[in-house]
Formats: sequence, structure tokens, C-alpha cells
Amino acid sequence: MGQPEEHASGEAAQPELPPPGLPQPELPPGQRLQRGWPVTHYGPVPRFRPERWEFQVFGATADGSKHSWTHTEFGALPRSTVVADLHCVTRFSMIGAEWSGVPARVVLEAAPPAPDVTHVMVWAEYGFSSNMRLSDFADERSIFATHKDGELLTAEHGFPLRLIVPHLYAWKGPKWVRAVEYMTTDRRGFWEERGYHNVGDPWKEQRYSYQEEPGEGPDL
Ligand SMILES: Nc1nc2c(c(=O)[nH]1)N[C@H]1C(S)=C(S)[C@@H](COP(=O)(O)O)O[C@H]1N2
Ligand SMILES: [Mo]
Repeated sequence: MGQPEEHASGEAAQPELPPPGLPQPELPPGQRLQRGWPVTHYGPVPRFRPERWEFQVFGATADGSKHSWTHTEFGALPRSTVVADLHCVTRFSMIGAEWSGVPARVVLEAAPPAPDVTHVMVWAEYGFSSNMRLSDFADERSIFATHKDGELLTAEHGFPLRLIVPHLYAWKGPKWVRAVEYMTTDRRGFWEERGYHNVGDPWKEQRYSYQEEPGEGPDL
């Protein structure tokens, strides 16, 4: 089974843990706290070309047409901030990051899905993709982040845009995101086709596709 690569990084340290004896941050089962912010992804880091960049919503939209935003247009959408942890399926968690950007709900309002949409595929540069239920994407905490802790994302962490879905494993949040596809039937994304769980809830420890219950994912 393929695995996301981990690279060392010299990013800013995470908040210190409370001293022993005081309540510790709660992590999903089987996760351990990571200090710093490692870089984890498959393949090369894409170069951002603002004049060629656009963000698209396509597939089963309510009006049947494809919607797209230039980088400037996307930057003018309403913004918000979410404090959320990042849980990598390779078992490290980064806690307490403050993500700011455009909530997924803003995109859903700007480009509404048709009534029979059940799932979305989130697409990134180089064909990386991740699928999720529409309800997971529409969660009030799901956000297309441009900044972490008040600073622009670096190239290796997904600049200019990455999705954060706080209640799912971090592979469900593509870096270098470019499009959302509305789907009326579920389809597996990049890691979901390669042995990872179709739903990916870290609190239920849904790591691998062999753990899927009937109905949790399309046939493999
Ligand atoms: N485009 C893309 N996004 C991706 C991945 C990837 O391989 N490609 N890996 C995911 C995984 S497995 C994790 S844990 C997080 C890591 O984000 P970070 O490198 O900013 O810590 O990015 C996710 N987003
Ligand atoms: Mo990951």
C-alpha cells in the first residue's frame, strides 16, 4: 500500500503541552502529538502561476453550469477563521492551528449543488483528489485555507489554497486545491483508491479501506 511521504521541516513549534497532571489535549485513538509542522504529501510541490490559476466548481451544479473564479475573485469571497487540529493517518496530529480562508459553505452558496448531489470530489494540482460526503464538505468548520496562524501558507503546505476538514483525516484536505466536483454517486479519490478509508473519521479510527462497513464506500 502506498503511503504519504513525510519530510522533516523546521516550521514554528506548536503550543507547549500542559505539564503532566493537568488535562492534556484530546487526540483521536492511535494518534500522537507532533511538534512542529511536518510536510506530508505525494509528488512534487507545484509552482503557483496566478495568471493561470482558477478555482472551479463543476459536475452536478444546480444551474448545470461550471463556475470559476480567478485568484483575485476567489480572494474577494467572504472569509472566516477556524481553530482545528490536523490528524495524519500516519499517526501524527498537529493541534491548535488557526486556519483562515473561505468556508466551504461560502462556495456551496456561491455555486449551489443540484438537489441529488450526495458527495464531492475535491481536486488539486497534478490530479490529486479526495472524495467526501457532501455533509462533510458542508460542515461549518470545513474551510479553504489561505493562512495558518495569520501567515500565508507556504508552498509546501499548499499555497495558495488548501482544504481543511477538521473532523476527517488530513488526506481529506487537498493542498493546492483547484476544483470541487459535485457528484450524484460516490467515487474514490487518490488515497481512497489506494487502501485508505472512504470516510476517514479519525475518532472512529477509519484508516484503511478494509475496515469499511457495507455502505461506507463504493466497491473496490
Ligand atoms: N495535493 C495533496 N494534498 C494533500 C496530500 C497530497 O499528497 N497531495 N496529502 C495529505 C496528507 S496525507 C496530509 S497528512 C496533509 C499534510 O499537510 P501538511 O503537509 O501541510 O502537514 O496534506 C494532505 N493534502
Ligand atoms: Mo496524512
